Amino acid sequence: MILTFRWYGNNDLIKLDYIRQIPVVKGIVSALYDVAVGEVWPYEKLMSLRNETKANGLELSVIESIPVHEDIKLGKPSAKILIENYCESIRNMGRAGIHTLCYNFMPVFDWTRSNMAFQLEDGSNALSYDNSEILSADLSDGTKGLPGWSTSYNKKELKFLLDAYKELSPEGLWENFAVFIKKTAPVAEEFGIKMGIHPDDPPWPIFGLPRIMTDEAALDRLIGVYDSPSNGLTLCTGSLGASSGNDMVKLTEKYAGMDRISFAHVRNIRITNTGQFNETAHNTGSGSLDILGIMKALKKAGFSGPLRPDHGRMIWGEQGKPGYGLYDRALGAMYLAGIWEGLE
Ligand code: CS2
Ligand code: MN
Repeated sequence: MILTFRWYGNNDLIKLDYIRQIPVVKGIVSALYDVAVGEVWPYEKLMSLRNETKANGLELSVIESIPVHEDIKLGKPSAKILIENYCESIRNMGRAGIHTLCYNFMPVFDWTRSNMAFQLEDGSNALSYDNSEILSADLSDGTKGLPGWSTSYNKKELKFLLDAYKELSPEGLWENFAVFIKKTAPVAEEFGIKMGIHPDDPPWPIFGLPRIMTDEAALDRLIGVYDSPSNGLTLCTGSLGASSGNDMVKLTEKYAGMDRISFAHVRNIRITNTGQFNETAHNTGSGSLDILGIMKALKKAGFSGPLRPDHGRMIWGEQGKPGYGLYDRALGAMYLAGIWEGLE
């Protein structure tokens, strides 16, 4: 296992020289943030990102994410050229010596939360989600009514997308996914890259949009579409684990045993009701998930890929990007590395 840490590039408040001071962290998870969605990611830029992390003693282990253009998910005529561009970005990753790619296939919205600073009992705060609040979110002015939402759509754009997906249905989305992965995964194989799809977060439909990467049946189907270690999963425990029907230890055992976990996001959440949860500190005792059991399952399967702490709380008065402060993620990294060492 390679312990990694997400870094949002030079605009990140948390600098690489701070990250390198977390003793267990060896790798960086990052992306190019200045390439328009759908364009090819240039080799030179990937190489210079890698050189920058290396200059700070850290390997660029994972690209998270190359965004998948909505036209690919919708199966528009332009999907063909957009998928070709995506393949070229994968080739450039391989040429630049980067071997893991995390991406997602969620329509319109990536991870979604209703509160970016939910108060926890100990005085810290974390992200939380409540279905009833999300369902009553005001989308009449596009995505402005959503907390923490960075990709913005105005009223007209959002309505167009919501309608288009309504027509598509989950089956249509699966078909478009199959077209995408059957083209990209062989290229990833050729260039020594493992792709790992990030599960939908939360793992159920929101705003009437289809969401397909939500449970064991979906993960089996994912593997069935194109069976290769290059077509795997980003095991995000806090995403899949938000649905109490997903037994995270069992799922980890199963897919790690099949060598289909390309990358792992390990974090805890507390389920407070159906469709309602808040994020917590990483340790088992703080939330609903058996983090120790999950780490044991990875260890037992001989997992050797990159793994990172995921969203952290805001503690010790830290201000910054919700979920992506330094302190609690660093605690998470140490906790996960400690478990791993104990299992040696
Ligand atoms: C991440 C996702 O911050 C997060 O929750 O896990 O945004 C993730 O980067 C994307 O879904 C991967 O494509
Ligand atoms: Mn995640």
